Amino acid sequence: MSVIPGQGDIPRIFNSASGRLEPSATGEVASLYVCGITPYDATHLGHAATYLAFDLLVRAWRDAGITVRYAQGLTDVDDPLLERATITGQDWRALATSQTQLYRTDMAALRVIPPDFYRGVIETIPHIVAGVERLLDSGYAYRVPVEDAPPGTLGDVYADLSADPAFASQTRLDPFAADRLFAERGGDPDRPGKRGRLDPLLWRAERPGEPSWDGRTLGRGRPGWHIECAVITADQLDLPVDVQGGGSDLAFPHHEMSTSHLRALSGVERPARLTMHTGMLSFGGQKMSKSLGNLVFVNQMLERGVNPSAIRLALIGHHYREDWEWTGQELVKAEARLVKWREVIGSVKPHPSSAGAIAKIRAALANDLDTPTAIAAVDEWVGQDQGGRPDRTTYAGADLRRAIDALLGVKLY
Ligand code: 5CA
Ligand code: ZN
Repeated sequence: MSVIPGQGDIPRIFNSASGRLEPSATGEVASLYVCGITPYDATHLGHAATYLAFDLLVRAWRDAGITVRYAQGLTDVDDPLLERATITGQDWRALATSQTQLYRTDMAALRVIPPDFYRGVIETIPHIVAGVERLLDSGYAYRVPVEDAPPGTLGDVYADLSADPAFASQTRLDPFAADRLFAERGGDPDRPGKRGRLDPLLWRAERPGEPSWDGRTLGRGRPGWHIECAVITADQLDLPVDVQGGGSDLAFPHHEMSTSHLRALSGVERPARLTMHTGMLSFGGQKMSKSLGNLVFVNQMLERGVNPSAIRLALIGHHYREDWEWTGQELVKAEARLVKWREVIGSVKPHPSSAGAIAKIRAALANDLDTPTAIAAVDEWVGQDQGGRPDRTTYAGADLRRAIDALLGVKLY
């Protein structure tokens, strides 16, 4: 039930696998899996922009009367997290716990509706082990010996992508681009003993100094990256999910690999109906990234007293698919806009009905979450201020205020 009169349409979303706008839901229930953070540093504006995009989808679904099932993962053990903890001399668990908490606080401050199911890798390990065991049995996975390992060690486990003819159907990259991206984004194309250069790690056998868990027939070790999202998705949601999402830097190899694993585990040919990818926010000329360190942290902005609604408005001032550069000017503009909106929408001066503006916001969001157009619709209504005398009977702003709150997540008071 919407808190504003009427109902929105089910959004059409750009499916990055097909390159077309497609309905984001087909029934009364819609499901969404979004990759979560690797908690080794605080939430930066790039993360925030990505999670805000999916939040807008969730809000639009709700406004269309759809029941939402939203699952998100949390990479609470992985190489970058362990490396960071080693460098800073912290316990990796303490680092993960503190940064996960900070992420949740930051998201709450930005009024991002939390996922229904939030699952970490560590708590999912028993299911991941069972999944990898099945994949070994079915011939989709194979063992690769570990150099210098003590006799009797079982080795690492890799996926044999040649067993999946549908692999790479979401991105259709040429082999050179695929190889380059795989190497850049956590892959190991040159690992001796692999059948294919792109074959990804499913289970990493225990190494000295690294955390490890009981892997039953796999031996002690820890999961590879892509299998975690496949297993969490299958655990929490019915397949196919409507939307699989994350930043565009995850399209390859991460989403292709986890989709392949999910296909092998479930037998569902297309485990995600749509893939939705957000653009990359950059800062100082490069993608804002934990590994480069060119970050603007949400919690630091909040500590400085920046209004979270202004951060939100600044980030959704760009369409979610756009790659753009944060300069700080967006925040200045958003703060000014917020003041103006508050002043006019909260006033009791004579004003045209806001029904037209609300319809425009809904139409814009239904069209691939077009927030710049939605914001322009509010600006337009605000600009129609007729400057008359206060009159309590013509308080047209109340519905618009609720629409901005429910659909854009921006609070005016
Ligand atoms: N834990 C994995 C996914 S399983 C991971 O990529 N974690 S992350 O912390 O590196 O990123 C979390 C999300 O933020 C991902 O969807 C990623 O694509 C997105 N993201 C990271 N940097 C940016 C950026 N500069 N702009 C927009 N989104 C970003
Ligand atoms: Zn993921």
